[in-house]
Amino acid sequence: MNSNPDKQKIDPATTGQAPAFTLPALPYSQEALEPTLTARTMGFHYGKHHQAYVDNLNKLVVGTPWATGQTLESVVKESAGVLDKAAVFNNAAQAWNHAFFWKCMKPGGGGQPASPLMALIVKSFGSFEEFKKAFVTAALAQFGSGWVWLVQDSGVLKIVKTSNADTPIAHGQTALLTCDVWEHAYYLDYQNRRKDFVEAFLDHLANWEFASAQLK
Ligand code: MN3
Repeated sequence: MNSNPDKQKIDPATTGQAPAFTLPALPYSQEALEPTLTARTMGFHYGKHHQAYVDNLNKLVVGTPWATGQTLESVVKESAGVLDKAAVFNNAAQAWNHAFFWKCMKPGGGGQPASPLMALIVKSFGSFEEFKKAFVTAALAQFGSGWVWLVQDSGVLKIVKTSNADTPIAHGQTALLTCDVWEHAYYLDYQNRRKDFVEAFLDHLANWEFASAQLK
């Protein structure tokens, strides 16, 4: 037993102590996005990758002020750019990004948003088709792992790409919609065809009601 009070390096997975963060339920079944994303992809992506970020974060926050009563968003913001907290940031940001990403998709998604989001997209990009082109171009321009986002930044809509775990919420931007362009998001279904995956995301999965609800 742990009789030394200074010995606080406890693995929450083995102590029965409630973990600080839990894997949120998917907003649909793992099969629900087929055929655009298969249950096999969702099983690995949600069940293995997202779960691992949550598990790693829970181990990393033991004994820190982030261990109790903190939102994931506050851990992301407080650890961003802190040199010796890179692992906390990476796992917290990936946990947040994935929870957000699942909500950006729905069975039978795609199409176009309603206004006011539609009007803002037309104002910012010229047309919805131009927005789609710019979103796909940004996704392809992301070298290696990362994310492409539609964000609201000081009232203006922008498309931004982030590397690895980086996230707009660490940069004062409001995330509206994202697509995960890490290879683990699409490789089982699309192999190296990232463009096909991102186009299918926009055409068949994008949840514009969720994106609209994020507008400030
Ligand atoms: Mn991912």
